[in-house]
Amino acid sequence: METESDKIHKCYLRGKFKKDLQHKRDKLLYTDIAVVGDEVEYSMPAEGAGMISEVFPRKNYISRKAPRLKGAGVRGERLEQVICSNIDLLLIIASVTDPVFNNKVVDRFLVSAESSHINAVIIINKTDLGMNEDAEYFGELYKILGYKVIFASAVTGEGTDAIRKLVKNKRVLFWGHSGVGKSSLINYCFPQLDLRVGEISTYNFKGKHTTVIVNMNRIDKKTFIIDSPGIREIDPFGITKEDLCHYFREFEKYLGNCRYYRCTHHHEPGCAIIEALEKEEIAPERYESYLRILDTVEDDML
Ligand SMILES: Nc1nc2c(ncn2[C@@H]2O[C@H](COP(=O)(O)OP(=O)(O)O)[C@@H](O)[C@H]2O)c(=O)[nH]1
Ligand SMILES: [Mg+2]
Ligand SMILES: [Zn+2]
Repeated sequence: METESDKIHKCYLRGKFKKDLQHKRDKLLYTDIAVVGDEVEYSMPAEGAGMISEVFPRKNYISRKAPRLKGAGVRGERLEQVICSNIDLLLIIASVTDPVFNNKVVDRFLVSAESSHINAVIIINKTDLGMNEDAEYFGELYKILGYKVIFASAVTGEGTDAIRKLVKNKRVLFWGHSGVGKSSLINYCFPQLDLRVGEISTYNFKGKHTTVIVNMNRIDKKTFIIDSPGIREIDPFGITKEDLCHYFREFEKYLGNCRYYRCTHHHEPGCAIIEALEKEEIAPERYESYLRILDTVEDDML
């Protein structure tokens, strides 16, 4: 808990929240009560014994399906895990190599950003290890789609000035798979933070519920950097088959032109998205990503 006067207090949650949690679990929807980024009301009867009494509504938040835990079955898959809230900018970090650039992973993060209505910028790190065709091709493709793309290196410092400028006066989440260099890039931009690099797994097993440890670092009064260690996979949560097409921004202008009102753009005759694909107005790799994600999202709200 951080206050306007720069002080940090350790706070606990009041018991009433636990009842709410139980209630939500019954509905197969799990929303973390208080997450990094939340604004809260608290009281401080004694130092070190702060009590959070209210969590204010979130402007936005980033979440994913909670990773499937052993024995959790279907129920476990449908739990939502909130990573953090009230974000101004999402930096989707990928690397050219080690781990090798994977556009499907980037697309998943983009869907998550779009569905949360958060501005996203793509960073392709580790350029010092040599560029490869995929990183170059997709970097260009994302630019054409209107995303800002920054090629970067935490070794040579390429792109780090641009990153520093971009994050100024914002609350920013550095997001991407483990090992792509999130902590290294943050350290290069803000050496005073001295974050740990090369963490393999920071999952914290607490009973059945897996928590991602997320830290918010204050750079100055208005700039906050959130590092997210230990992300191995994300499945966007709460997206329906019907909604998914809205999160591929280049699909937008074709939507509404399909023959069927409830077209899933999967196979339907007269589908405007499939026609655009055939005319090479939509990149086949993006459509492929769409189909893959379509396969994993809920359809029970259709
Ligand atoms: N060559 C090279 N290695 C990097 C770069 N950025 C990070 N690394 C290395 O990649 C590994 C993972 O970096 P880390 O910052 O912990 O990644 P994170 O899991 O995304 O936070 C470490 O061994 C880093 O030294 C880079 O730009 N170039
Ligand atoms: Mg890290
Ligand atoms: Zn269609």
